[in-house]
Amino acid sequence: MRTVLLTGFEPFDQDSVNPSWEAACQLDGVQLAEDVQIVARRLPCAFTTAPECLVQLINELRPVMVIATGLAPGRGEISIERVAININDARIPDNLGYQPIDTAVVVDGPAAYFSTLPIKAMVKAVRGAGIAAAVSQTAGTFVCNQVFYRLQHVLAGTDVRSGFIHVPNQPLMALSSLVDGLRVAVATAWNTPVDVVEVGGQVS
Ligand code: PCA
Repeated sequence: MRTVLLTGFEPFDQDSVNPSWEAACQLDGVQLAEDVQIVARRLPCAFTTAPECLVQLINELRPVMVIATGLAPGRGEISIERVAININDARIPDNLGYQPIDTAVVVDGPAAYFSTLPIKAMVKAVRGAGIAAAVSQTAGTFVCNQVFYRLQHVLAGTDVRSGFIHVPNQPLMALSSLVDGLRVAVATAWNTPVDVVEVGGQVS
């Protein structure tokens, strides 16, 4: 059985739940094809331990695709992230009390990595299921961006496609819609080798 690794985050910033994990864990074990299944795992919300944990999961599970998810408080739609940038600039401390300001995710790494997922096809499919979705041009500068960057860095040059999805909090999106939207996004990523050409940009 081949594995598509889907991660969510533990709660942070005084929240008691994180919808990214609440949704991802409901997709654990879902079959995407006869020999492909989703394995969901939770990451800590800390700059030091989250990427370590992710790399350990990749080494242990040898996934054929990796999609990390996290909460973007205040965003109303499922955000398929386009780009991870090589900067940490934390507005709040992480769950271990660490607050890096203007440090590199990977010293001497490239300025940015693009998602290798078919982001436009994913947005189109989620919208087609009646669930709000958009391409996002920034994953922020906190733990999610850092994990996204490390994910792309560790898988660069391999044929394992990977990327990041930010999810809304409740009540902006019901958990059941989020679970359905993520299921469609992951299945579309798996089933779409070449992205579609669709408008997904922003003027500013
Ligand atoms: N969201 C935060 C970190 C963990 C999460 O779920 C972020 O967007 O960086």
